[in-house]
Amino acid sequence: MSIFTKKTLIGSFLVVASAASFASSDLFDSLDVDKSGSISSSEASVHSVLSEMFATLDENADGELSYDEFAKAGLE
Ligand SMILES: [Ca+2]
Ligand SMILES: [Ca+2]
Repeated sequence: MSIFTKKTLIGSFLVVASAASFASSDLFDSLDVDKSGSISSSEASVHSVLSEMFATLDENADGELSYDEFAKAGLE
């Protein structure tokens, strides 16, 4: 019984964690139109705030925002 309860709790945590990570990558996925795994400046141009922050966020200056660089913007 206690093992069942423990498993149920762990299961609930996993559901919450995956729901949260899905929510935070939702905007990234929708902006990454070509699904290259990064956001180019033209992909960012549809989002006014991201577009303004683009140069600042692009820390390695490769002209693309990786998910890590994008995440620093704190956009939802
Ligand atoms: Ca892309
Ligand atoms: Ca970059």
